[in-house]
Amino acid sequence: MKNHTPYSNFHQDEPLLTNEYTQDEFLQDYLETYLPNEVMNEIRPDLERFGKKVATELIEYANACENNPPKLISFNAWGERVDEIKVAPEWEKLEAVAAEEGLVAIGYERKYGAHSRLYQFAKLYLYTPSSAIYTCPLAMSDGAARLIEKYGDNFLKDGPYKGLTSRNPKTFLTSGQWMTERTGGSDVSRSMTFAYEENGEYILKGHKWFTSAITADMAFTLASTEQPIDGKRAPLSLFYLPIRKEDGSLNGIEVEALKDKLGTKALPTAQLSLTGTQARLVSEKGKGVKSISTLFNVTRIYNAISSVSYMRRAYALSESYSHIREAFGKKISEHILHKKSLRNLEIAYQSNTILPLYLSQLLGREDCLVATEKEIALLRILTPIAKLYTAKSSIQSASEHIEMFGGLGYLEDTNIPVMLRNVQTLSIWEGTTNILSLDMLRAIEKDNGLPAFQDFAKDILNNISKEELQEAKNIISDKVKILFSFISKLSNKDEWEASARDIAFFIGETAIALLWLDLIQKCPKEKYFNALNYWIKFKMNENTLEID
Ligand code: MFK
Repeated sequence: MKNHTPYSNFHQDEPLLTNEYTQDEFLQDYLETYLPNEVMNEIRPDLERFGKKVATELIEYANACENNPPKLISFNAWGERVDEIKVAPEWEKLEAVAAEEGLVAIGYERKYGAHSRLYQFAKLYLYTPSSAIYTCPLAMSDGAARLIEKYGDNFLKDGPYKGLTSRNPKTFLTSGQWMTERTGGSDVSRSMTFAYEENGEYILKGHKWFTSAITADMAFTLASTEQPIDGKRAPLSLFYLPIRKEDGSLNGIEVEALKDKLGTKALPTAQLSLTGTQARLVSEKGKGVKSISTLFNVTRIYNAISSVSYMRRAYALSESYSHIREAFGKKISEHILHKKSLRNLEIAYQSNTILPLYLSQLLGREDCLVATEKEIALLRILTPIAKLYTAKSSIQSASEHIEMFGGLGYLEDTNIPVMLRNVQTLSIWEGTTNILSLDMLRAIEKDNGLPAFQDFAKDILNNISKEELQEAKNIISDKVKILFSFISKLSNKDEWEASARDIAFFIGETAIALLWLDLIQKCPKEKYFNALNYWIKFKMNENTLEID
């Protein structure tokens, strides 16, 4: 018998998460800093329990959904058109969990007043990367609830609103937000859907090209009540529609196809024909875009929290893996270069996370009617900035994390690549980076965004008293001056537009630095000082402001 070298039976242990709340020191510090003790004492046990659930049971559901994407059954065996969408059973479980956990309801029960939104968004942050993007229907449902609260009539407040904000899986309802048509994803005013008034009701006829979560119970959509005159389209109006009629059949809707997307494969995104859909006018005629902005300004904050939640989750996995994977004679966590790369990714997730958490605090104040005019204006301008900024960071970060696993990160069955595919949508849906940069300009032009940002910066800077923060404070203060000096030189619309993206990123980075200052002033941990210094040194020098 020859003496062969025995083949290796080595297998690599996989990184395991245990509790995504108790393991996330940064999230805990943020909440402990900004929420009153009595609120924290009540919600801490819930977050600890949920942190474990998202790290265990829900991951199983999410993986099952990703591996069993929805299917469209157009006809039944007997030739009848049914347009049924079959989703994985776990997709329904993720919905039930969302209802029971109050992932939308917390924001409307307002048990903790203006603090409720921060609590809710902390839970969404834990849930999203374990949800196969079930957060998308939740985002639209939350936006719909906000819309109804602001503009809804008694019918909408009595029925749909109660379902959207229910904690009971049996009565919980979700909503879609249908805007995109073949003629326009960014420019929705090119819509070709028309609303015909019949006996005081409206019938919609047209087409919707991308409608996420067609398994929802209702949708808000845009249509024109007037035909174009000389090729000029009339402004759009906002409509509510139930997806199904009382007898369970579709409400004048044909599901033409499910979209074959790069990611978010568990989420049923459909292409629809509206063949005579009964609908209810919600906005003033012609004020549809303005009205639906209430909805999409909420989904954009969801987008931002989803972006950072993936950054956190990928970091948690890479970090765990670094302690179990060996290379060149030691754990990869002990290799200085790997350690430094991980530290950069940790700083990136924490820094980006500050933005949507802060926005959720502003949203909570707006909800509870305690926000000042300046805070409302700040929420308005920071929403598109946070959305665009965190989405880009998330994509960059997901790509880096794949490398943290070497070749294994490229294998589908590690469930690492799915993160990159899923986050790639976050810079597109709900408005691309350019569209959101232009929305920031709208917030500047129409909603006093800049004075609000200036005051926000001033307020934070004036409150920084810690000696160790003075150098950082001076640098950040100079950045704010650079921003306003640059803006003062913009002399025409083209210059504003061409600079919009640079300004958005510059404000995003500066806002993060300011929020770090505020957090460290109240929670002075050494690792946060280091994170801020890193941010100032490397991130804040990435973008310059220059007129092309
Ligand atoms: C997991 C994460 C969750 C994410 C959920 C994902 C769900 C996916 C579903 C979708 O993707 S739905 C499709 C999303 N599509 C978009 O977000 C559209 C992107 N395009 C834009 O945002 C355009 O800028 C816009 C459609 C708004 C341009 O339309 P218009 O009609 O050319 O805008 P215009 O004329 O500037 O504004 C009309 C009014 O709305 C103005 O008010 P007034 O009538 O009082 O003058 C604007 O000030 C107002 N407005 C526009 N955007 C606003 C806004 N008001 C407040 N906030 C905004 N963001």
